[in-house]
Amino acid sequence: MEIKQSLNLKYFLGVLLLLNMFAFSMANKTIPSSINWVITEAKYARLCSTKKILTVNGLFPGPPLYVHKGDRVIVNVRNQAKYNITIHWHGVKQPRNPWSDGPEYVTQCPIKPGASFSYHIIFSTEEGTLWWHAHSDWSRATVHGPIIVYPKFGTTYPFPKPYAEFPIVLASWFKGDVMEIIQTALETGAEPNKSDAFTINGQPGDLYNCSKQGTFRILFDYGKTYLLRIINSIMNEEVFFMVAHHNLRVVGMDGAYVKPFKTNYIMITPGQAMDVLITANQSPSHYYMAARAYAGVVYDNTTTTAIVQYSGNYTAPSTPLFPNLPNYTDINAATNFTKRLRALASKEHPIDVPKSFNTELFMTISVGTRPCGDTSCSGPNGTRLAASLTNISYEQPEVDILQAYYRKIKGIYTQDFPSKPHYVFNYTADELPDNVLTPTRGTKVKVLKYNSNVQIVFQGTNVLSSAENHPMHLHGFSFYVVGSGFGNFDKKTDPKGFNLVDPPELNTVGVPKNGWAVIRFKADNPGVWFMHCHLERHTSWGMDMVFIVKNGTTKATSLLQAPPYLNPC
Ligand SMILES: *[C@@H]1O[C@H](CO)[C@@H](O)[C@H](O)[C@H]1NC(C)=O
Ligand SMILES: *[C@@H]1O[C@H](CO)[C@@H](O)[C@H](O)[C@H]1NC(C)=O
Ligand SMILES: *[C@@H]1O[C@H](CO)[C@@H](O)[C@H](O)[C@H]1NC(C)=O
Ligand SMILES: *[C@@H]1O[C@H](CO)[C@@H](O)[C@H](O)[C@H]1NC(C)=O
Ligand SMILES: *[C@@H]1O[C@H](CO)[C@@H](O)[C@H](O)[C@H]1NC(C)=O
Ligand SMILES: *[C@@H]1O[C@H](CO)[C@@H](O)[C@H](O)[C@H]1NC(C)=O
Ligand SMILES: *[C@@H]1O[C@H](CO)[C@@H](O)[C@H](O)[C@H]1NC(C)=O
Ligand SMILES: *[C@@H]1O[C@H](CO)[C@@H](O)[C@H](O)[C@H]1NC(C)=O
Ligand SMILES: *[C@@H]1O[C@H](CO)[C@@H](O)[C@H](O)[C@H]1NC(C)=O
Ligand SMILES: *[C@@H]1O[C@H](CO)[C@@H](O)[C@H](O)[C@H]1NC(C)=O
Ligand SMILES: *[C@@H]1O[C@H](CO)[C@@H](O)[C@H](O)[C@H]1NC(C)=O
Ligand SMILES: [Cu+2]
Repeated sequence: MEIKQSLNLKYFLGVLLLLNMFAFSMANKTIPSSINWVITEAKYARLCSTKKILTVNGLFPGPPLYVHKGDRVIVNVRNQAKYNITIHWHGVKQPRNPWSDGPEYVTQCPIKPGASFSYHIIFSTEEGTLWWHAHSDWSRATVHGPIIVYPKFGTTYPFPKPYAEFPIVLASWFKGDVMEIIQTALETGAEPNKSDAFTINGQPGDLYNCSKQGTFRILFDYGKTYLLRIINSIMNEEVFFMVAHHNLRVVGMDGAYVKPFKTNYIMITPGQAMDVLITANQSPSHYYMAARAYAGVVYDNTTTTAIVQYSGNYTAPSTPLFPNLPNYTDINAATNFTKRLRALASKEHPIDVPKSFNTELFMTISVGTRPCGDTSCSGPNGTRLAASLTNISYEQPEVDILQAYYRKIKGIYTQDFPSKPHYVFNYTADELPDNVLTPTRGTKVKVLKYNSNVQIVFQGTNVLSSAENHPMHLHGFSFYVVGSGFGNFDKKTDPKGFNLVDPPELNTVGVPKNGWAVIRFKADNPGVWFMHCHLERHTSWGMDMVFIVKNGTTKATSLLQAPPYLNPC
């Protein structure tokens, strides 16, 4: 409701100023729309039972945020539930404004039950599909929704305008209480419970008990082309997604356009969003769209479905036609897909990949263990699971790092996040010695000079023989994925294969299982920015770190002043 009002407000302003295009675009830029969200618990029935889940405005998935490129929006969040909460605007760069980025104890203290916070969301270069989600404990399981960024008024898509569009939000459903699941796992040191289902727009679909009735459906008119805005907000699994008998045409990813390519499936990691065109050119019938895991180590192996149903008069099959999804462990299928992603890099949508770099981080990614203390834990050999980046397992501080940085509060973090591992080993060997299992704990940040050109080599490891694909997500920036491969990164030969012409511009990159990925970005956004694996259990185990990007030399290249109200810790 509130969203419609804000669009109406913009429309009203537009009509008022229609004769003056300059003023119109100014009005569009400088008068922010304001939306009110309430965090509440609401009852939802899935998989034959009913339970209460945390929501925004009682909705699962949550309300979409519709904006145009370059807009500003204020979202007033009131917390009427019993948990601390924060909201993150995933993929929105928020130039100079980490104050509204959201990760708890990184850029803000949580919004406690009964409290409120106003997020000032500054859109800049993003165009396409992004999403928002809670960023405290595991509350994002149900507190998430799409962000749809339309082209600026007077401009259009770099592809024929679709007839209609549908957000396709993929999520996890747990029969138990998610907050209890992660709390128990952190106490015992063991793997958290797997989810019991995946959902498409809130519905598990026909393959689950008691779920047939609610299955999400899309109506297709023969000959028309539709835009699917596919968002992976699943907690712990990457997935393959397909629509039976139909080709997909990928045109955008993570709020930027890509060179269109045709495929019959996609592989999408938690944190990523894809814009996909689909043309209704098959025999009028009923078809399943389906998603299931691309294997990790421990995963939910169920399949979620929705139905594409052609309009018209025909005899539908008793069950819709089913897609032939790639197998859970099909690395070739995953790699073949991601290797095809290239930035559109057109005159209207140029890219700006750093051709060289002056700051480099070589970051190992591991899941290991740490000692339990006096008692025995339920992790491997009585230890507890611990994850790390460059052997540092992130420890959440008690005051957010942004506030500590801004107010110069001592003792909250240290500035010694290592630029490379202290100990070099064969990261992807089949067998690894026990001395690489246990990381150091700490709240360490890496300070970046304003405007430095940064290269990060993400190196997956086989520590604990638990190699899997890690979707690494950076706040405050998009980055270019200039290369990726299997085994250990070779700094002599691998850079020769880098794509510096049209690398995809993403905010979340899937670092291949027992492999590496290299990203580049310009550190032109002063502030405090979180970077972490988007598999939620890895985040909880410490697969996180923080960048501080220093002020530039002018006011216009410096952090914005703190807003008048900040939630206290
Ligand atoms: C986690 O799974 C175990 C074993 O299936 C079950 O007994 C327990 O109730 C689950 N925990 C929650 C919080 O759902
Ligand atoms: C569905 O319910 C039946 C009967 O209660 C049970 O045997 C079966 O395992 C359930 N299937 C799933 C996928 O939960
Ligand atoms: C999914 O995993 C369960 C064990 O967790 C197993 O019993 C079942 O056969 C698996 N299903 C598929 C389709 O692989
Ligand atoms: C659908 O087609 C059948 C067979 O051609 C015809 O008998 C029926 O009247 C049609 N129904 C509608 C609603 O047009
Ligand atoms: C998937 O695995 C099954 C069983 O291992 C195999 O029969 C099938 O050919 C595989 N499909 C693909 C597409 O690789
Ligand atoms: C991946 O691509 C290779 C080379 O083009 C091809 O041989 C293979 O069949 C593809 N595999 C899948 C699962 O698409
Ligand atoms: C568990 O203990 C065995 C025997 O001491 C050892 O070989 C193995 O590496 C240990 N695994 C872990 C994960 O600590
Ligand atoms: C590292 O381990 C892999 C897997 O066992 C092996 O193929 C490779 O040769 C090893 N590399 C080095 C430099 O020892
Ligand atoms: C990680 O740090 C711990 C504690 O300082 C150390 O014992 C271990 O050897 C380090 N591991 C690696 C791979 O550097
Ligand atoms: C950065 O610039 C802002 C705005 O000029 C200023 O308030 C702040 O003190 C500067 N330094 C830090 C560390 O935030
Ligand atoms: C909620 O946040 C406050 C402020 O940081 C903190 O003191 C409290 O422990 C948090 N509560 C929970 C349940 O995490
Ligand atoms: Cu991970």
